Amino acid sequence: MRGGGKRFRARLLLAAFDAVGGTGDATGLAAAVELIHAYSLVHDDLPCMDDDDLRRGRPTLHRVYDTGTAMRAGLALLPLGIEAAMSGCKSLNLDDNRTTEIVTTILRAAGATGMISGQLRDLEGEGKALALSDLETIHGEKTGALIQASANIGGIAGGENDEQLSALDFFGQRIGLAFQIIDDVLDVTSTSAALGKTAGRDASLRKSTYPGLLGVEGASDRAQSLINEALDRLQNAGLLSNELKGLAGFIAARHS
Ligand code: GRG
Repeated sequence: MRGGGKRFRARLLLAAFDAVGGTGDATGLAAAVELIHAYSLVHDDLPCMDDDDLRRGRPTLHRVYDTGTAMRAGLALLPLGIEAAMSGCKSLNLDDNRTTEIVTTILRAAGATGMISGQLRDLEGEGKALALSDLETIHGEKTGALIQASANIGGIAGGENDEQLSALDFFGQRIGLAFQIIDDVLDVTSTSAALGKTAGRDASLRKSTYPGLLGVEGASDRAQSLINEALDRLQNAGLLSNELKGLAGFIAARHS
C-alpha cells in the first residue's frame, strides 16, 4: 500500500458513488482525484515548499532526481488528472452538464480557491502564531477541498438527488478538515517509519497546528466531533453506507 499511498480520496469517491446508487465503472474518476493528489504531494515536498526528504516511505522525487524533474513530473500529473476525469465521465456516459460540473469541481478544488490558496496561506503562516479560524481555513483549502471534491464528484457522477448531494458535500467538508487535523496529530505522535514521511516536520517548519493550539487530545476530540457531525448528516440523508462509515472511522483510527 505504501507505494501508492492510502488512496483515501479514490475510495471516498467510489463509496459516495455507490451510496447514491451509481452504476457503472467510476474508477477513471477515482484515478483523476488521485493524480491531482499525487501532483500536490510531489510539489509540496519541493525545496521551495515544505522541503521534505521522505514520502510514502521513499526518498522524495526531487531527492531521487532533481528539483526541475520533480517540478515537471508534478506539472505533468495535473493535466493527466483532468484527462482521466474527462475519460472517466465518458466511460460513465455522463452528459455534458455533469461532465462540466465534475471537471469544474476538480479544478476549483485544485486551484486558487482550494489547494493552491491553502498552500500559500500555509507557507505564509510559517513562524507565525495563527488563530484556530486561520488554521481551519488553511486546512479546509489545502487538504479539505480535494477530499470534499471527491465526495461531491462521486455523488454527481452516481446520483441526482439534491439533498443527497448536499449531504455528501457537508460530509466531505467535515471529514476533509478532520483528515488534516489528524495529519497534524500524527506529525507529533508518530514516527517517520510509521508515517513514511518525516515526523515532526510541522515543528521544524514552525507551523501553527491543531495539536499546537488545542493539545493532542483537544485536536483529536475536534477531529472526532467533525467526523460525528459528518456521519449524522449522512444518516439523515439515508446515505450512511458501511463504506462511507468505514472511511470516516479510518480517519481517526489511522496510523499513517
Ligand atoms: C503553487 C503554492 C502552490 C501550491 C501548489 C503543492 C500544493 C499546490 C498543495 C499542497 C497540498 C498538500 C500536499 C496538502 C497536504 C495534504 C495531505 C494531508 C497529504 C497526505 O495525504 P495522504 O495521507 O497521503 O492521503 P497518501 O500518501 O496516503 O496518498
